[in-house]
Amino acid sequence: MSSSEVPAISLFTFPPTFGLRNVSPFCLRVEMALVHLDIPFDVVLESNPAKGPKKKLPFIISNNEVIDDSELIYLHLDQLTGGRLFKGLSPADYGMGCAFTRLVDDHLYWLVVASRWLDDDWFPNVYEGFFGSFPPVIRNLISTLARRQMRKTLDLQGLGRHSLKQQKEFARRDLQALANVLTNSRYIVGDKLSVFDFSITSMLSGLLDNVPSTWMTAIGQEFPELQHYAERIQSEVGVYGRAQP
Ligand SMILES: N[C@@H](CCC(=O)N[C@@H](CS)C(=O)NCC(=O)O)C(=O)O
Repeated sequence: MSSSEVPAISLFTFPPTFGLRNVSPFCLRVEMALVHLDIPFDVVLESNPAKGPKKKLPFIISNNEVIDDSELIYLHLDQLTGGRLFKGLSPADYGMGCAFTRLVDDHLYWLVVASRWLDDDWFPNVYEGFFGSFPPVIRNLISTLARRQMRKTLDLQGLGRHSLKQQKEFARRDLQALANVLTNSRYIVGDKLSVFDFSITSMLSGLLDNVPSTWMTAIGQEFPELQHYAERIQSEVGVYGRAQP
């Protein structure tokens, strides 16, 4: 199927917050994939992730089918375009790409979340950014309950049980692992732009371009090679995570 024959898609994503045009790395990477594949789509801004089938964003509506989770959306887009999204990736590239995606999604992401939600000095930005539009009478209650839930989630995940110093060291090791690859390679796997670059870049952009900066932003800035990589991938695709001036 050529891109002109692909039915239009609606992408449900969060509104801009924290200086990020697309505050969710999972939403941003789907947008990158859609643009890369030249698939027509509308962005629907949705503040309430509970509207999604699994109470998370992103989800898409494609030909009346609702599909959530960026990974499942990737698979759907690949199928829609006759294999164009994963085209050219060797099994080894695919394996490495999956492993690095798991590193950013299932480890680094939770440290990004911790840097926003657990830091008492930074939490007022979460309060304003995520709950500022609620009526004042319920804003405090909802944000307190949400923060309590987030502490519980981070505790169950495990990273929330570490000290701030240990969390920072974990983050630094995650970023160092990416930098070890990207110092000598243009792309995270193989020698061409791939869908895995969207997954890694969306997470890097979210932590580097976060305004005001968090402790995670400061650690990201220790790795200029990652900043250059994230900028280059965003400019190659033409989709940026930060809010446009
Ligand atoms: N595995 C999912 C993760 C999506 C996700 O965690 N989305 C977050 C925003 S970054 C969300 O909607 N969280 C709302 C919640 O958990 O209540 C994907 O790849 O799409």
